[in-house]
Amino acid sequence: MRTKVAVIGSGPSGLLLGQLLADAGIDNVILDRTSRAHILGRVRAGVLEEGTVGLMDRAGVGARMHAEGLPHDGFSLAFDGRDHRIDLFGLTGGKRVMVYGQTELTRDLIERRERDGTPTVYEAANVTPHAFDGSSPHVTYEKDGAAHRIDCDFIAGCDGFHGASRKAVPNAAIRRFEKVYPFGWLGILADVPPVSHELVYANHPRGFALCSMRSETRSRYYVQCALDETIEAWSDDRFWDEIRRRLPAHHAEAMVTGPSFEKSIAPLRSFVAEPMRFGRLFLVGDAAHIVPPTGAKGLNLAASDVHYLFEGLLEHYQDRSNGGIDAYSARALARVWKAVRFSWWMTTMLHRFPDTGDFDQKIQEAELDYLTHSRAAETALAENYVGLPY
Ligand code: RFL
Ligand code: PHB
Repeated sequence: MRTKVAVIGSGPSGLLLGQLLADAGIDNVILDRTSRAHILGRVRAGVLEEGTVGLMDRAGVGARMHAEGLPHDGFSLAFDGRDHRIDLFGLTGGKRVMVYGQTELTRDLIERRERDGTPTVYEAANVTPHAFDGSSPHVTYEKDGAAHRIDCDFIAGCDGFHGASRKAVPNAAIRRFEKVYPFGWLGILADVPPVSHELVYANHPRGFALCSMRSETRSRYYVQCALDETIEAWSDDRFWDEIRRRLPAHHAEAMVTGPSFEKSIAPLRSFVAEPMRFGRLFLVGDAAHIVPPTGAKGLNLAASDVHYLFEGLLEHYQDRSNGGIDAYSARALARVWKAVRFSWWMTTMLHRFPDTGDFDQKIQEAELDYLTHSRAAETALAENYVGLPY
């Protein structure tokens, strides 16, 4: 089989890239090691920047997002028993974010791809990129016990942090930067109305908490937890008690509780691999970088990578220029590092670190106090949260 772009991974980055390419007449095949049901069952991010919303529109799949997504003009920082609202819209000259689950974004893209008949191979085992440093790159994989090969012009490694694409690059060609945080997030989904119509990010002596949502009737809540915690140790009752203790009284009292239908623990990590291009192989999204979710940037960075790569590939096929693909890695990384910085800063400001001494604690309090008294500080937070320009 032959295609122009072999896309490894059917997450948001692979699906968005595949759709933009298909709409531009650039044929592509997506390979994923898991099943369609598994991909559609994953619960992850929830906040989309305007750039990500724009890419969904450009990929022709924005209708349900605009109908069902919730535009948000601000969010709350809760600490010291009170709320401080960050007026995203006012501070950024009219920008907002869209609350729309990654699961829904993925479903919209998968369904569009299926309607168009653009090929995806699910449950592809041992997907491996080959010969991407030369002129005849190809990808091999196994499906139902048979070996397959796809010859292509380019390989897009959209296969997440644990994927095969980054692993196929020789160690000496890649530089890794990493920071592992000494805690995780325990998240639940429950069909209860959100405690507030905007997100609440809470700093509390017992640890960080986040009140987010998926709709007017579905809440997504998180609490910071120790890395060695297990889901089994967290009954719904324990979760509700804990999150209420970490919120200002007016939120805790208003919180509607109910049975959760999803509960998971995610570790927090910052990671960047440089560069993001190796000959005819490009790393995209989580395959190249991971951020802690405190800034809501993971999915949005995957989208900005897709934007830069798509523009580069379009230039290659339509204008016969390699300027865009040659610039891909540097352009993407310049934006990635700013989001890595922002996500690290939000994480540091809002969590309890096990080794925090009195000094660090005072710095954290000063940071929050500064934010609530300086429009410049709030503006810096807001412009990063809504997303830096592409
Ligand atoms: P994805 O979504 O991980 O998709 C990668 C796809 O590649 C497939 N794959 C392979 N296919 C073939 N061969 C292999 N060897 C393969 N290995 C993997 C996988 O099955 C999958 O379908 O990466 P992508 O597209 O770059 O998208 C990135 C986003 O998913 C990610 O940045 C965010 O979800 C990060 N993230 C969160 N971000 C937020 O902004 N807010 C959040 O609340 C949030 N929660 C999360 C998260 C990521 C999590 N992970 C990665 C475990 C919660 C979790 C649990
Ligand atoms: C979510 O809704 O899952 C969510 C929202 C904001 C974040 C992280 C996760 O910063």
